[in-house]
Amino acid sequence: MTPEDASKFIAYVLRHAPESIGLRLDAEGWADIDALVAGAVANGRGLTRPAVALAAISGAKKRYELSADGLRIRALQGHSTPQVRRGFESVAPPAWLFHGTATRFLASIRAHGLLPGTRQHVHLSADEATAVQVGQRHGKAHVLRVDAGRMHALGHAFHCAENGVWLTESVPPGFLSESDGTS
Ligand code: HQG
Repeated sequence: MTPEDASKFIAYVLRHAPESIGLRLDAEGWADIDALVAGAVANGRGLTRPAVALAAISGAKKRYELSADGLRIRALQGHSTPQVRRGFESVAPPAWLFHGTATRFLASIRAHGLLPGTRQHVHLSADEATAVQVGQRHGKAHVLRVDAGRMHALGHAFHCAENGVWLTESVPPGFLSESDGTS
């Protein structure tokens, strides 16, 4: 596997399908690296310990964290697997957060708000440039502005993952507006 393929495979296993290689994660998302490698190899993937370590430290997004003893790895956010229920602290968000999506989802988002889909949270960005990059993954990017300050004042919980990605359960349509491009 190329380093990029290894990183994608690790993201898939650690966020969505640990059972696909017989791996157990704890509630905070930690996996034993030896078990991850053994499970991958048993399922025909040429994954190695150095490839896991490289995936953990490379990339601007800081998707993963290694344990202090170097024996375990976890994805910081983005989980859909019910094995993981990270105990994120609730924190006050900035007044405005941003969500990058694709134009083809806008009608549905305006009708229903932002929903987490298969993931456990809706993912929000602190800056518009990041939101554009997130949206581009799905098609023609469109950035929505989230009135996080008002949501928080009304009791919606927000969390900030260690890599700076903001998380909340859902965003009702009334808290969404068009980004004016000046933030
Ligand atoms: C859209 C990446 C229709 C939502 C990024 C998004 C992020 C709706 C898509 C992280 C909707 C879900 C997460 C509704 C939301 N109707 N579409 N009511 N509500 N959507 O990939 O936020 O590279 O699950 O706008 O950097 O794009 O994986 O979520 O377009 O932090 O590390 O449904 O993934 O990080 O797509 O991305 P996703 P996301 P990684």
